[in-house]
Amino acid sequence: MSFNSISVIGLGYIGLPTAAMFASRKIKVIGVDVNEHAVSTINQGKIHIVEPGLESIVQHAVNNGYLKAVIKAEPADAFLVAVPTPFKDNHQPDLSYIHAASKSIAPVLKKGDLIILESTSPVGATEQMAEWLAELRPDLTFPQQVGDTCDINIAHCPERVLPGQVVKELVANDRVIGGLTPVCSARCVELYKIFVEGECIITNARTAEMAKLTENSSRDVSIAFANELSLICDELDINVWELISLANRHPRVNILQPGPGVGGHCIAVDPWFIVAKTPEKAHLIRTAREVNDSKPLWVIEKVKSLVGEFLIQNPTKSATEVTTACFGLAFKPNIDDLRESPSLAITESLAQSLPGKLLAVEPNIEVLPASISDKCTLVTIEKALDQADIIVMLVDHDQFKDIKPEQVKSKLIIDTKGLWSL
Ligand code: SAJ
Repeated sequence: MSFNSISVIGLGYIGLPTAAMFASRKIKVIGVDVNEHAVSTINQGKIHIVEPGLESIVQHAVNNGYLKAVIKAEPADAFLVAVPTPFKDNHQPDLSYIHAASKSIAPVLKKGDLIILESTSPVGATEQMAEWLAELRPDLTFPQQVGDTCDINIAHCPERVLPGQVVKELVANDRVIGGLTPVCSARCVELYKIFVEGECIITNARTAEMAKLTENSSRDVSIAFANELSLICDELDINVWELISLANRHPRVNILQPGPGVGGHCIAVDPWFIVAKTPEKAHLIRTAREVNDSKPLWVIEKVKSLVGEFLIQNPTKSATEVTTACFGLAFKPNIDDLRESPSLAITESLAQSLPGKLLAVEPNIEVLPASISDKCTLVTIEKALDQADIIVMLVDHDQFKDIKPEQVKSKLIIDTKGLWSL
């Protein structure tokens, strides 16, 4: 076998499951992470992230000696870089983690090694990484210098797995592989074929980078269309959920669902990488981002106007006596992940601005995040239904789908997910 050891740099939501998959195929895997807590947790056979089915694979791999985690990079035959690529304040991509990963692996590289950039990246990032590595190791040759005869092969292969289904999708999904040369691509296919059952399709690095950004931008634009429709329908007094279900009966129409905004660490980020590279051309992609980013503000204004409506209906009450309940804080249904969540952002803003009591219902967490814990109380569905004057439905968790329209008949409602609207 041409890969006796594989190193994964960055042991987060993508790196750790990927490392565990290789280790489960009885290959020595060295996971590298700067987070000491993550390293010690993994070395105990446990995991520091939430992902169904992952812990038992990690535990097995660690116990059998195929997976270990370290702080400092060690020599290996292949290196997979799976570090974060956030954006800076001005929506420009921040490649500092890729730069740091390059610096960490450069000293241990040897002739014949393969390096794969898995992080979702702006077009040109793989070439940039290759430049950084070439500067750090002038004694080795790289694809951009000598082509296929290079000492170090480099490719981009973006991850495309859905959080919550990572273990299944890592194996089943097709992979887009963009080598800097044809030999780089062939070596990369050889590596992924160790556990990937989907097809490995070869292209160049720039197209592979753009493919990943395109997938998430396509979803963002589709959601923005649905969100814009929800604003238009609100103004025209049309039920947007009924409208979309009618339009989707057309054989070539498939509109996605509106919501409180777009959250998570991918779809709300990746389109900006296209906009940053081609600001004069990416009008639709930028506008979609702006439409989705502005939806939480629209929801907040709606809640404030409902408070006013409640006080008109109940003239003996004051604003401090109005109780509002936010249903759902996670960034999408049936997960506990609150990062980049529009629902949490809405609840945070309401916690600051509403004079009355604020309740939150989130069946997937036990403690409220610090940003709202002093101004908001985590309660059960029953308690919220009992106490709230205004209900703000933010996430279509399964538990909320059991709430019958009759149970909320007496309340003022903002239903951003259309649970009681059809
Ligand atoms: N959302 C809507 N309406 C919809 C669908 C989604 O408002 O009709 C919202 C969700 O509530 C959530 C956000 O969009 O706030 C994103 O959720 P998601 O389920 O669409 O996607 P993610 O962020 O969990 O994962 C995406 C996936 N990309 C695509 O489906 C094209 C996944 O395959 C990628 O691997 C992942 O991004 C990633 O890592 O890039």
